[in-house]
Amino acid sequence: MKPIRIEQIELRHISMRLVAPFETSFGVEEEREGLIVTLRGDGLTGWGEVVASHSPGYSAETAKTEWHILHDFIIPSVIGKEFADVETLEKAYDSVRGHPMAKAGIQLALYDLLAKAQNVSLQKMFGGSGDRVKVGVSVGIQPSAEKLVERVGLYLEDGYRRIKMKIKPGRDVQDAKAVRAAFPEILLQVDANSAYTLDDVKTIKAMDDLNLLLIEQPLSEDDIFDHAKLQPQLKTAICLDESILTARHARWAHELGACKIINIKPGRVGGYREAIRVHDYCASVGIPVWCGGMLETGIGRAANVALASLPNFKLPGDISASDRYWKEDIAEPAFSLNKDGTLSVPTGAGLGVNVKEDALEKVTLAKETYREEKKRAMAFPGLHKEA
Ligand code: OSB
Ligand code: MG
Repeated sequence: MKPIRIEQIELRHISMRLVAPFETSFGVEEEREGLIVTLRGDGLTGWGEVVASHSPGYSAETAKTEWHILHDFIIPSVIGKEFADVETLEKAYDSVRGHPMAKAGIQLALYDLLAKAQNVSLQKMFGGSGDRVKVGVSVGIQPSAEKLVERVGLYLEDGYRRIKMKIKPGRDVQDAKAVRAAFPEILLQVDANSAYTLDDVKTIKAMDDLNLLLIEQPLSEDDIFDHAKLQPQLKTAICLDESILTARHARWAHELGACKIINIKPGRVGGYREAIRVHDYCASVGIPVWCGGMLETGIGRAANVALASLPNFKLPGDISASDRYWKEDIAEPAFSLNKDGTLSVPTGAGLGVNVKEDALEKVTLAKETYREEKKRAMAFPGLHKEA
């Protein structure tokens, strides 16, 4: 295709109230902060989402750190340049270490722009197929085990076919046993978000007989080595989330025997392109994957649904219906759960959802627009007068 010149970039810091607080081992989220990236060129607009939140509890990134990295480093290397593919974009910010969430956000906006220019869906761009993807729901830590069982029951009534429950020290074995006792047959998994160490093997083993699909990221967010010591002591599959940032890490984890399943989050691995590389590597060695979630808006959700339609996404993803997160989303139509526990893959060009600019405006805390001329003014403040 003919390359598209990035004429304008818009960055927004947003904050959206979740329908209910979401508690994990690293904290509680009530307001979902994040960034929305807009790329404009050739009369088209591409949208992307940066999934970093208000605090560095999941990874080192926050909405503010990613704003800084985009504003000072990534956007200056992208504005005014021409792109016909996302690999060229990856090269443009190659000198920026880390910050996968910032890179993923701008990369998604380019995917959307390129797909719209070619009038194809993101599913097609990613190489996926099929009209639906299997999904589950991620349930935060509740005030008590009884409340948790009640909450899980409501999600099952909604039609979710797979439940993931968050655990932390003191709220693990008893909670998981209570849910398993109440619902002996359901697909159930737990997510520790790095809350344990090898000293907690006894606690972790106490969940090994609950017929769990997997135990997600029990040990440190930067660890692969100790997980390789833990996995052989369990019947249950370990699934890595936080510690897989690249396809290379997936290879390390596989070769060390640190996990049997991998959760792919495009934000965590620096974008949908690397997510596909992780997917392809895992497929080549027989590791099933599933699509994780970061409480995305309709923008990131649309792309995640498309990604999850690739063939090695064998387990249900953390891609729930829009009303699990928001009273009013910033994109339409909302995603709703099909009777068979799936979400439908958008078929329109690009993301296949419409951004509701009035709704977006309402949740915007700050906004900055970048054009090529402005880039030079920013790079040498004092040398150039603002127009
Ligand atoms: O570890 O999977 C996680 C949300 C924020 C940060 C980390 C995680 C999560 C989830 C929510 O589990 C998944 C979703 O988007 O529904
Ligand atoms: Mg997780």
